[in-house]
Amino acid sequence: MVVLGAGPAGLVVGNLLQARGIDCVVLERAGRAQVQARARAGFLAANTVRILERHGLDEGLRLRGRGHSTCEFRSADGRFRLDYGGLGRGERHTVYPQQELVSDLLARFLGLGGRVDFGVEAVAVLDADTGQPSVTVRDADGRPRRWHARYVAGCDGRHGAARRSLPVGSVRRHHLDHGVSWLGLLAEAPPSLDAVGYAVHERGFAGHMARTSEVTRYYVQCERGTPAGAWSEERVWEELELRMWADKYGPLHRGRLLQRAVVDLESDVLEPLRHGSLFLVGDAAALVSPSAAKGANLAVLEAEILADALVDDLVHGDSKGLDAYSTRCLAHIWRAQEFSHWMIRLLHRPSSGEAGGSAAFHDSLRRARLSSLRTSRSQQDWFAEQYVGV
Ligand code: RFL
Repeated sequence: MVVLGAGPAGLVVGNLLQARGIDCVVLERAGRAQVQARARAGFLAANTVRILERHGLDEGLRLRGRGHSTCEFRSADGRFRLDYGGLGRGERHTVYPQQELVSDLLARFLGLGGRVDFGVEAVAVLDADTGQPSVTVRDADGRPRRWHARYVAGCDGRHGAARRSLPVGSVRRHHLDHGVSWLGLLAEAPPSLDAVGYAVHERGFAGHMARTSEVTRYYVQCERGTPAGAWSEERVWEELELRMWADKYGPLHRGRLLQRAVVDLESDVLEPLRHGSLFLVGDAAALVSPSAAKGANLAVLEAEILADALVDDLVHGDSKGLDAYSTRCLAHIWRAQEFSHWMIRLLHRPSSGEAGGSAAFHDSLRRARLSSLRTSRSQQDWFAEQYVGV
């Protein structure tokens, strides 16, 4: 079994197979230090925690993760809080930085005797003539090598070799560019509020998400095409403070910006998620915009579904799970896409060129959506269920 990519998806697949005695190797393009330092997600859904628990992969997050269950919406109409932990199914997030989860999964996999080849880039996954899995890699010295395997788990993200290797016409790609960009920031500063903060402002969206007691993630909407370094630190903080109405609701704790990256909000889904012996998992299967923090959670869920199906096939000779893999995962993926899309519409004006109607009309729709969320218990229950669920 070859697994491409040592992100959350690849390492969960690797751990689950290795624990059940199925020999697998993980091939990872980046170096180990880089993999363990990549700060991205932070909000783990209750179901993700249950999956990790079920397989004994939750030690780190039990020790260092923190429960989180409140979000605060701010707009020109005022602010309100939703204690989503007490709504819907009564579930909470666990805040645990993705790089820590990846480090835990990696340590566990290596501890089980698993093998990860770092600095090894897959360049092709299927034999062009036979269509059988035959992974061609380029190692750190640029030397090509080949791996043959019964199955390949393509967990190498959106720009990986699994997607690139699919023969033209073998899968469909459904794509939506939301026309919105965020400047994503990690600040060396404690959280400024004890909730996820979403600010809907005429200058654009701003968001606040705790990561640890010393590091906070902020997002600030920017024009498409803005270089990540275009704004000075001073301008970043001024925009955040303005859009989050810091003068009314309390100051933001400023700190050095440790990381900045522009994220264009895009979504896509590949269909089906299987091509012969190659299975797509996580971001390789679908890209979900980070507006509702679903990507890493879907990656873990799909990884468990695939690993269980592979065990059924390889150990018990039952291939039904593999046959159903794509359909099962797509049902989860489209629900996550739908909610992420709803969040984008709640937090931003549609981009020019999309949807007819004046900006004022869309602004009024957004105000009405926020008002429903503030006042309707059934809307709040729906929100809570979607927000924490995968
Ligand atoms: P990853 O994590 O991208 O890992 C893929 C791995 O594959 C390697 N690779 C290759 N290896 C070998 N050969 C090749 N040809 C290769 N090409 C690539 C890469 O080096 C990498 O190590 O994919 P995976 O495992 O599917 O996991 C997906 C998640 O990382 C992603 O969905 C989330 O980070 C999305 N996301 C969030 N998700 C959440 O659930 N909650 C959040 O709070 C959240 N916040 C975020 C996010 C994503 C963000 N960005 C960067 C878009 C915040 C941000 C800013």
